[in-house]
Amino acid sequence: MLLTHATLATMTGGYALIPDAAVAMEGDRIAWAGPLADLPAAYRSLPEHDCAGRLVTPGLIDCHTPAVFAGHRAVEFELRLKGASYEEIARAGGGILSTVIATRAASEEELLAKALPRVDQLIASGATTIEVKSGYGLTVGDELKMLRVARRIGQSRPVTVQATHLAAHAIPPEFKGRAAAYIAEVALPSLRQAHAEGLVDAVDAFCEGIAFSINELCPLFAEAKAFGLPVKLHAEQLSDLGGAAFAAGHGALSADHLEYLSPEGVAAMARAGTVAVILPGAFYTLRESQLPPIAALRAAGVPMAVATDLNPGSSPMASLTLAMNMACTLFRLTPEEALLGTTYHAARALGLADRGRIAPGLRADMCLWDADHPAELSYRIGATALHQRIYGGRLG
Ligand code: DI6
Repeated sequence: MLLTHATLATMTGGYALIPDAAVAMEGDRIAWAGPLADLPAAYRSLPEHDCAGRLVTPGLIDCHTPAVFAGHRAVEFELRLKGASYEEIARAGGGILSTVIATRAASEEELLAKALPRVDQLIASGATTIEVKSGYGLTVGDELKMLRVARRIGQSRPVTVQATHLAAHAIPPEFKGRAAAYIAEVALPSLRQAHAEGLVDAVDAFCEGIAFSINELCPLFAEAKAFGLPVKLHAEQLSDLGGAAFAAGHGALSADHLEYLSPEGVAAMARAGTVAVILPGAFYTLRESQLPPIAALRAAGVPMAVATDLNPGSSPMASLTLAMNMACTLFRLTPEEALLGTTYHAARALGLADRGRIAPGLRADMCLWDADHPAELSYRIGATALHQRIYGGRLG
C-alpha cells in the first residue's frame, strides 16, 4: 500500500513535518517514506490511499497498562473524595487487593471479555502496541491466567501485546508480613512457569512501602536475568526507596511513575539509558502534588515515555491522547515530548526497536489523524482525532 498526500511526522528527529508526503509499505513493513515528489518509481504502482493532507504519525504505543482485571473501585474513588488516602485504603485491605479478590474469582474467559472493551478504547485513541501486565492474581495460577489473557488480547484484536509479569505488585493477605516468602513461593514459580509457556516478555515489580523493598526484589530480578528477560520497575510513586537507581543498575528498560525520583535516581537512569515512564493519570486520580522531576530528566537526557496506566484503582483512563494532554498540562511536557513519549520512547520502554517511528524497515503501524499539526493530539481534552489506523501495513 502507498499513502499519499500525508502531512508526515516520522518522529525520527523530533516532529519536524514533511508536507505532501508518501509512505510506501511492503507487507507489514515500511519500505520508503518522504516527500511525494521524491517517491521512487518502484513504489508508484502500489495501491494508493490518499490521506488528503491528514497528519500521519507512528501508531501510538501504551507502554504501561495493567488492563486485565475484574471489578472496579468506584467505591474507593468515593472514599478518597471523603479524605481517605490511596495508601490508607491499601493498608486497610482495599486498593490493589480488592481487585485481586475480583480477579481471582473471574475465569480466563471473563477476564478477556472485560479487558477487550478497554483495549478497544485504547485502539480508538490510536494504540497499535500495548503492554499488558499481570499483578492482580498473586497466586501462581492466577498470575498465569492473567498472562494468558494478555496473549489472547493480541490474538483477538489488531494490536501487538507485550506481556509483563507483575506478580510482585502487592503482598496478598495470606503472605502478610512475609514478602520474601511470597517472592519465593509465588513470584518466582509463576515467572518460571510463565517463561516456560512463552507467556512473558518482561518482568516488573512495585517497589514501595506498601509493596516490596529493593532487597526483596533482588531474587526476582536475578531470575529475570537468568531467563534473559528485561526488567522494569514501579519506582518512587509514593516515596523514594531508591527503586529507579536499583532498576537502572539492573539495566532496566524503564522505571515508571517517578514522582519522588531523586537526583541520584535521575543520574543512574541517564547512565543506564533507562526510560522514564510518566503516568499522569495516576498523578491526577490520586491528586498527587509531588511532580516527577521532568526538568531534571530532560536536562539529563533521560528518554520520557507517557502511558495511560489503565487500571481500576489509580488510573481508570483508556485514552493515550488524554494521557498526552495530562502529561503536557500537569507535567509541562511539550506536545513534541508527549508524542515522542507515546511513540519512539514508548517503544524503547518496551525494548521494541522495530516501531515507534516511520522509517524504512520498521513495522507499518501508523495513525491518520483529522488534524494538521501534531500538537493537536495533546491539545484536545478527551476527544480523539483519530481518523484511521494502519496496523501491520493494513488499514482499519
Ligand atoms: N501503581 C499504580 O498506580 C498501579 N499499580 C501500581 O503499582 C495501580 C494499581 C491499583 O491501584 O490497582
